[in-house]
Amino acid sequence: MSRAVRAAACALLLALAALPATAALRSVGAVVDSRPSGDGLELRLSSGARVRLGFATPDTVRVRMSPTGSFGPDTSYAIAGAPPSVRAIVASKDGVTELRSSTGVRVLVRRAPAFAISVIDSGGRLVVGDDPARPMAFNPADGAIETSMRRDDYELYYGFGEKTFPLSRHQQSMVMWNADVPDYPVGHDPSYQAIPFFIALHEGRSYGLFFNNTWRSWFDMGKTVPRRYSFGASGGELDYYVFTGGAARSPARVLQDYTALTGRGALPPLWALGYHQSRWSYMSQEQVLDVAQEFRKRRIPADALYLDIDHMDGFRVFTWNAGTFPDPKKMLDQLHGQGFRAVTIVDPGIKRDEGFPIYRSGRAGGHYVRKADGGELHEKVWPGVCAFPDFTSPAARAWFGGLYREPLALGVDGFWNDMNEPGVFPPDGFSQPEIGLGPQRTFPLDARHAGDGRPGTHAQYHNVYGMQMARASFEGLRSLRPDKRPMVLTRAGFAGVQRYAAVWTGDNSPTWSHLALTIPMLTNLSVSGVPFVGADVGGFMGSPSAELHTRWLQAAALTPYFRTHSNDVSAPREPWAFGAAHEAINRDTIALRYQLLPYLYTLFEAGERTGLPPMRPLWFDYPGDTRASLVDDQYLVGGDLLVAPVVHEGRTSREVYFPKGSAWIDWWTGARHEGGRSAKIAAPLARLPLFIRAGASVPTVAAPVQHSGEMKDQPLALVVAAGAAGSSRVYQDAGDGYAYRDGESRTITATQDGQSLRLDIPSQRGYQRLGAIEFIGLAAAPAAVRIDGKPAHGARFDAAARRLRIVLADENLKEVVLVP
Ligand code: MIG
Repeated sequence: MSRAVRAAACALLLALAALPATAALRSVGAVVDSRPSGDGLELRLSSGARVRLGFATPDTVRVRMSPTGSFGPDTSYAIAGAPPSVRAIVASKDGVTELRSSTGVRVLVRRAPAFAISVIDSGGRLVVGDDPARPMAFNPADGAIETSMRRDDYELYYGFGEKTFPLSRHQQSMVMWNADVPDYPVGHDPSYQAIPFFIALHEGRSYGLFFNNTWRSWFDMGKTVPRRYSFGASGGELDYYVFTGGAARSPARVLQDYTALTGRGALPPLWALGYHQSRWSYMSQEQVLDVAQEFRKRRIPADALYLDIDHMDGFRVFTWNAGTFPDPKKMLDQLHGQGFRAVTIVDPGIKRDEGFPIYRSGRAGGHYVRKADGGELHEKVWPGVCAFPDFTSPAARAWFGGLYREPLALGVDGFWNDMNEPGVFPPDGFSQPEIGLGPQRTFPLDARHAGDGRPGTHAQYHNVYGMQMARASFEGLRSLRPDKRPMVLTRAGFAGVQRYAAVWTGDNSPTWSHLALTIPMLTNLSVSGVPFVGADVGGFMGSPSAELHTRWLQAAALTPYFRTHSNDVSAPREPWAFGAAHEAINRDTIALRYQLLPYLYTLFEAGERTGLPPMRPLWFDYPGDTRASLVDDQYLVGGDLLVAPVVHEGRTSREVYFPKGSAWIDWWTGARHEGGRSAKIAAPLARLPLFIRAGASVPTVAAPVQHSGEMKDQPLALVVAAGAAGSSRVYQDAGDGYAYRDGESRTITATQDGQSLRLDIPSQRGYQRLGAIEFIGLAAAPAAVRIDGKPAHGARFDAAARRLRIVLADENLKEVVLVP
């Protein structure tokens, strides 16, 4: 077969595979009988299928349908622990069966002509209902399953993991199938991370839906039929959760409930929240050290440098190129001496090389993915022909996790899992650039996986391969180095990946449209339960203009994961690479990140407990504000900062929408903006439009630092946005390790009423002390300032910024009063 014919044939097969096989679908049919099962109800249907209905929690409904009528073991990669369930009260009358939870959430079951359910919230409102015109169905020939719900024209949908789509995904269709998609065009689907979860928003009320199925799945959110949405998969059970959001019906409550089920991102080490500089690749240890030195010499803060694939010996994982990295230990020691951390890339492909001990040990342990015929699966990636650990095998995970021992001993600080969709190179005769985006390249669908005791094919486990690799890395690091928090970055993932790793959005492009895309991509990942997210600053696939890069750095400066990275043919992209004027701006941009690190850290700590992400779309905090629901070029950092980056070429001002219900103070000028309105805001190249919510108190580092390790020696300055009442907290701990889980931390609370600020500063010492308070957004200088009743000295008012700065002699204070 010629290459072109082969590619065309492949593309056609994939296109066919993507189509829901509607022709052969069979309705599940009417309910024949029902009986109690576990905490809920099991229904036998006329088609032979069975449905189990119940409650995961009193506010969360679970629906399970097995086309064959027999249910598999109730295990799930997505769920942290065993799938939960609570008792339902079941009643039947007039042909309708009802399940009710302790909070009054109800599932109404229509028994005929075909099974259908409606979910009603505790206030009696419809949350979501099946579309009787298209009942739940399956294809007995190939195992495909699907179901459909009615939708209102104005219902919006967010989440779905990593998609290159606009903010709300109504009237879009999407495929869940992790794919290596270098240079992905805006709108291209699928991409690296499949997370079959979304949050719906309609008239200010939310619910969430999680389709817990690892097979290739799809969602059609009203694209084919506007009054309905459908989802399905090519195999497995139709197992889904409806998060009603309790009485609040808020997006925050829905996400809290979803992350209670699938896990919450753990607090990263503080250094992971600093600025990270990467490229494919820094080619030698001298070059790495030069870059490190250059950062310090130019006084541009940074915490981590990355070593891409060229640091290895022939791309063999966990090795070093002896010619270019002759003494990695020395390099790492020198980096550490300058306050830098190093992150190395670790790909899944293990070179099939009899002389490579890691390859041999994986084979001896039986840790590799197998072909359908039982032989070791081989595919080409960077090292040439490789074998691949079966990360769905606990033994393989433990073995692979153990391989981190050596790099840890040398001093490598963090690890970056790439290519784990898994992506593989095309067959002989294709070069990677030639093949571009398709046909999607991965393992054969009939390859065999252990499935943690439920053996299955690659078709079943493809979507969790990357997440289980990240798990192997995370768990390996946890056990090898129990006193430090792991820093793992992964490209592929699935629901629950947040338990193991940070996520970046792969090989984006150095274009303005890709810069704009980062906001809907990252905010939707955030509301998919993944808090630690970022996009390659500047765009990976080439070289941005100076202006684009400078704007991109600003736009990314307050995103959770802040890394500049670029491909092997791009021009240098260190912050000084674009000339002195841009360097000065870039320095300030990165300095702003460092200034706000205490706030970001506080948000991450809260996220570990609540599941609420640091980076948020506006609608998430303002679900009742319809204008906020489609704002895709601004984001919130926690509840207190609003960021409105410039994402268009040549602009020096922009419209900013201020969400309704709060007032917002310009970070730079102190000007106040009422919520529910837009305003034109000046944004010269050197300025990132940034606003603080009136009533909020945001902790900052009072003086510039060069890396996060210097923070502890600098006092905090609390920035208090005047003009409204409010209360905020500041979380502090050692910045790494787990002592904080045994209470070694301190939380300052600040409560203000617009005129006075009350502080509750726990007396433990050893944390960054509070050294200054800055009131921002004051119309005029106060006549006097009193601290605990006494006149304060050292208060200075900057009229241009409407900022009053009060330097504190010590932390022993309870109240600051502004006397008008
Ligand atoms: O086939 O390791 O997305 O960040 O620099 C390309 C080389 C492999 C893809 C990653 C990118 C990384 C690159 N990798």
